Amino acid sequence: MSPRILSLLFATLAGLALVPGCKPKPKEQKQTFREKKQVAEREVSARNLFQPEVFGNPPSEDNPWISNAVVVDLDQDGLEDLIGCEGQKNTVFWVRQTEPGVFEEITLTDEMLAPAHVDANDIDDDGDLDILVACMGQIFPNNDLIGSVVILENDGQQNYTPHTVLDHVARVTDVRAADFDGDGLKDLAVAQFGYYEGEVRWMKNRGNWQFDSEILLSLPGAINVCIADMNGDRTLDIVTIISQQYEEVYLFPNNGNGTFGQKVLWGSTNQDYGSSNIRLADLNRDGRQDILYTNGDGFDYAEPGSRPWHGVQWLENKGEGFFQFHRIGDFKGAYSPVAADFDLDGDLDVVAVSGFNEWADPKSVSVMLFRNDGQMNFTPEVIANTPTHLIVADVIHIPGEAQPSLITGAFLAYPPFDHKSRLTVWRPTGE
Ligand SMILES: [Ca+2]
Ligand SMILES: [Ca+2]
Ligand SMILES: [Ca+2]
Ligand SMILES: [Ca+2]
Repeated sequence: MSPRILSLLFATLAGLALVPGCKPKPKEQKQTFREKKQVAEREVSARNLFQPEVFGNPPSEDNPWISNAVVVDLDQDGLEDLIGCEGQKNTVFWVRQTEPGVFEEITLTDEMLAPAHVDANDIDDDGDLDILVACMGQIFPNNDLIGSVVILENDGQQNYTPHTVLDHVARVTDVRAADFDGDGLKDLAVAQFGYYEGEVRWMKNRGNWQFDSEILLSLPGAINVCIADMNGDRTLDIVTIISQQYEEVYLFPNNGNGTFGQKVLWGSTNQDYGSSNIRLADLNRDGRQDILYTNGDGFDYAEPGSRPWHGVQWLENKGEGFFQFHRIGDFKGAYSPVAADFDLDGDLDVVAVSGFNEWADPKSVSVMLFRNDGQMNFTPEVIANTPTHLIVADVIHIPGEAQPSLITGAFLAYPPFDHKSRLTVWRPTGE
């Protein structure tokens, strides 16, 4: 057997081996006809939770590459907005909630080189939200030093001046900000996927848009950098997901003085695991931030597509830097996990979207709800099969609506292109 076949075999076994580690889900083992019917009925009810509508500008003739979108009240007027980026048109856009449930899209810049991620933060501490843009230089695999980090400085009226604070580095996939060393200036955490070579770094803010870099990890495949106090010592730590030669979740615990430790929290022996995103949320509401985690990346294949082990999981924060893996459920092509109480029963449910699925099959799922029974057991329920190719999701609150709405974004790099969208808002139906 060739090493490739062997590694695939191990990969498959490793993927299967994950399932027994989860909480028992007897219904999945052997379903009776009645149970299947109940699942089908639940799918119908989940579908009825949301009504999809075009959000922001309508899709144009070409295929949108929405690479990221995040809900934030950018102009701080009390109404949540959305900022996002388009990897092919090089834009960063703002979809402003002008009045409750009414939205207007504004292009903030079209000069970012293959933006992959945006985030809002008041970097210069003048009271308005600036925008951090992670630029890959090129979305598709490339080992050249074409990545950059740009901060769009807000003048207070949502007019922006770009500052390139990092340039000529391995492709940048995420940048977030926090004061890591306690000097009152917001520093940066940066994920650089690169290709054969990549990095995770933090950048110390020297003031006047000048930053010094410190490399935390030299490995390709970093996708996200998330920031929170993960181990309870009241300093802000960095969590990252690596998906290239290795498939690992790293914690960089902050010592508080500008130095960081390093710990692998979880890793898959499956080199083809396909880690796609992490997002922090206190999923079990015990006061500690947990790590929501999808694996569903299909960008790397000659024939982009899904794998049977794709799905959604969470790393439960047990305190003091210890985490426990729990599988939430299978979901082919899974991306962008988001936690919210979608059914208003008091616990946090999880929604994820699918970027890579068997889109020629009309039964393939593009939006899935994993409903929490209150005991951290999750039941998958189909929200939608179309539109397809969704890699972006977030939750937006519209005044007057108790149930949160969902926002999704489509990245249409591969056919079929028969169920296109750009941005979609999934409004609650009240059912
Ligand atoms: Ca607003
Ligand atoms: Ca500012
Ligand atoms: Ca600082
Ligand atoms: Ca928790």
